[in-house]
Amino acid sequence: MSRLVVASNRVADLSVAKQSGGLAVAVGEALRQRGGVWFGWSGDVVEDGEPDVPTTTSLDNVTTVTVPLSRSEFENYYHGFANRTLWPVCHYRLDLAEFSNEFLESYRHTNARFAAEIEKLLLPDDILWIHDFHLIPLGSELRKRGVTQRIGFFLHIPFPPIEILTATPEHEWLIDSIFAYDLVGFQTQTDLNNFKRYLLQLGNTTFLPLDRLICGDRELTAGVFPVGIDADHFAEVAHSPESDRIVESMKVRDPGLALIIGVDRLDYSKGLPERVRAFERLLELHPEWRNAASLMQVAQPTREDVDAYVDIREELERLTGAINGRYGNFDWTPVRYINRSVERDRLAAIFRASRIGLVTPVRDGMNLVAKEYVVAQDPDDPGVLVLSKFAGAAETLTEALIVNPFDTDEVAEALHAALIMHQSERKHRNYALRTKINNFDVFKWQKDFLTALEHSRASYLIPERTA
Ligand code: ADQ
Repeated sequence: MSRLVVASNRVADLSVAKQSGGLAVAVGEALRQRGGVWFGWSGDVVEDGEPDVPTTTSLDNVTTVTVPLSRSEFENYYHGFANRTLWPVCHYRLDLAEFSNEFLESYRHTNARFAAEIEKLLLPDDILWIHDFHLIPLGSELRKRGVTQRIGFFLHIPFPPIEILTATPEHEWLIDSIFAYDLVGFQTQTDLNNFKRYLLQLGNTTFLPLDRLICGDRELTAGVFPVGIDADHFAEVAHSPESDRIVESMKVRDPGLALIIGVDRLDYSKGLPERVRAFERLLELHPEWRNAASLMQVAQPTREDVDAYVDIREELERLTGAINGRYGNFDWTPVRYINRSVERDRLAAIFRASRIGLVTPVRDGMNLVAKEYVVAQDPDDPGVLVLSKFAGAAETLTEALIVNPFDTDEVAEALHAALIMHQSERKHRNYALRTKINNFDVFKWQKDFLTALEHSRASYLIPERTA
């Protein structure tokens, strides 16, 4: 079995990976099985010109190597091209995207710097797995340095339609760089179709069966690998004695209250204002839920240096205040807004105690919260998942109540339907969803991707050698 080298924006602390969630556990497991290296940003920022030496830590047969970003890389690569350009473009939000040559140059340059660091760590038989939008051109930078090992890339966020992508300056360069990989993985069929439609329109790709794509002298296999969760572990945590205690204390505090739970990073892609409006509409259309149902929205702040994130926070606070002012009373708070991260054990218990998991992003690569909510339920008396059709998860989780998050009335009616749903239907839906989530957990995702990578044709030909 080849040694594995992983590169991602951040590196999980493998000694406490269970607390960081399933992805870190699954990548950590692959690294431990094969031995290898995990490379990424340390989270530190040093002033320009200061030394940016890597920090290396080893645990058993796994080494983590992290590097700081310089101040200008932090502003132009990370908060610039990654967070202000690619993130909005990939979430279909051209209105929020900012374009600048400085961002793009820093993105190229930082990926080239990472490639130089990673090259030093490689052994001849390694395979490499690169993650997400921060590092799209890392593969081509490695190829430029003569790296011939198999390299796979997985995009965690959506791949946008051609009409949006072509509005991004230098999109040809960006997509061309994907052909440096032997395997590219997407979350959904929609993303893969968007990628292929882009290539088709540009006209320089040959399409072979099994999604093998040839562009110039390079061959790439593309595939769909929907990311999963560590389902067994999350279900176990949701039913631990500590969770039992939390669930009981919630019932005692608010007897008979139907809780609707939303848990997200505070991001404009997650559809939070639309969600609060839909809950308000529920109270308008079905007044019987006044005093009887509450929306608890846990929204962990992220990327607070970016203006669009300040705006979304203000909008959410304004909406929450307005609805609580309009409907709330001494005994009942319609919307409880918690602006922080919550420990995973507590989160699992809150999911279990909630009648509805309300997951309504306006665009999302997959959305793991939807899967966590389902497996946290009591199979004999489960709650209902209300899921946006624009979350990648909706492609497989078809037994959820699937909604259009922009249609306030539709979401409000779905909430009402979920609140009155008979136990037998809830059980039936939960069983079907749980089975899918268990069968396609994060370990299967990791194994499927790495198996496909090992079987990809690795026909990348270094241009100088073929000339
Ligand atoms: P994210 O956009 O971060 O991930 P998501 O898939 O929902 O979104 O994963 C978030 C994780 O963080 C979940 O495990 C969730 O429980 C946890 N989390 C969120 N808010 C929290 C809070 N307030 N407190 C504690 N924990 C919280 C990106 C893509 C997604 C894709 C994943 C994985 O945007 O579409 O599903 O990567 O590929």
